[in-house]
Amino acid sequence: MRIIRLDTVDSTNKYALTHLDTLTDRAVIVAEEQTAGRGRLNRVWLSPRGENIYCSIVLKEQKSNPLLTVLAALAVARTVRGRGLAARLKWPNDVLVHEKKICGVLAESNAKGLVVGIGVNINMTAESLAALDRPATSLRAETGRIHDRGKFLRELLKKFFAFYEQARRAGFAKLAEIWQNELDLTGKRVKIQTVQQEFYGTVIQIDKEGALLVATAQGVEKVLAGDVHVV
Ligand code: BT5
Repeated sequence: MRIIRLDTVDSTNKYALTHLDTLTDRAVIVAEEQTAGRGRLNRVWLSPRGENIYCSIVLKEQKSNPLLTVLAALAVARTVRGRGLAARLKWPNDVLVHEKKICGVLAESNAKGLVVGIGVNINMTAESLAALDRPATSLRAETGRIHDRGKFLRELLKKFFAFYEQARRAGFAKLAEIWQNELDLTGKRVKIQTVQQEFYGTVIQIDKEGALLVATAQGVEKVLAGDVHVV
C-alpha cells in the first residue's frame, strides 16, 4: 500500500481514475479538500478543507464487484464502532450513526482498474452539516471532541485490506452474509428508487453478489443499484 497525499483536488476518485496508468495496485489517494467531491448519480459530496477523510483506493482488477462497496462500508463501520458509536450500514453504500449519514462510498471503474472512494465525516462542524439536504453527522458532532484523522485512516485502511485479502482468498459470499446480518433489512417493507423506476416491496435478503432481493406484487426484483427507504 502506498499513500499519495494531495492538498486540493477536484475529486480523489476522478484523480485516481485519470492516473490509473501510473498508479500501482493498492495505492491510496488522500486529499485535504475536494472542490468537486462526487456521490452517486452526479450528486455532490460536501468536502470542506481539513475536516474529514476523502480517499480513493486503487485496485488494479478488471472486474468490478458491487461487494467492494460493502467491504469499504464495513471497514468504516467497524472503525467508527471502535470509537464507541453504534454505526449501522445502509444498503448499498452508506454508514449511519443515529440514522444520520457519516460516510458514503463510491466505487467507479474504467478499463484500467477500479477505484473505491470513501468519504468519512470526522471533524465536520454542526454548521457545515446543517447545510446538507439530508440528515448527516460526524465523529465530532456525535462525541463533542476533535478526532485524529490520520489514526482513523490508518485503522480504516488496515481493516479494508484485511477484508479484501480474506474475500480474495475465501470468496466474496461470506462478505454478503456479514452484510446481510448487519443491514437488518430482511422482512422490512421498503420503497426502492432506481434510475429507471420506483416501487414498493418487502426485502427477502441480500444475494451472494450483494444485490437486494425484493418481493413485489409482480414477483421478485433483484436490485443492484438504487436507493432504499424503509416505509
Ligand atoms: C455517496 O453518494 O454517498 C458517495 C460519496 C463518496 C464520497 C467519496 S469522498 C472520496 C471520493 N472522491 C469523490 O469524489 N467521491 C468519493 P450518494 O449515496 O449519492 O450520496 C450523496 C448525498 O449525500 C448528497 O446528495 C447529499 O444529500 C449527501 N451528502 C453530501 N455530502 C455529504 C457529507 N459530507 N456527509 C454526509 N452526507 C453528504
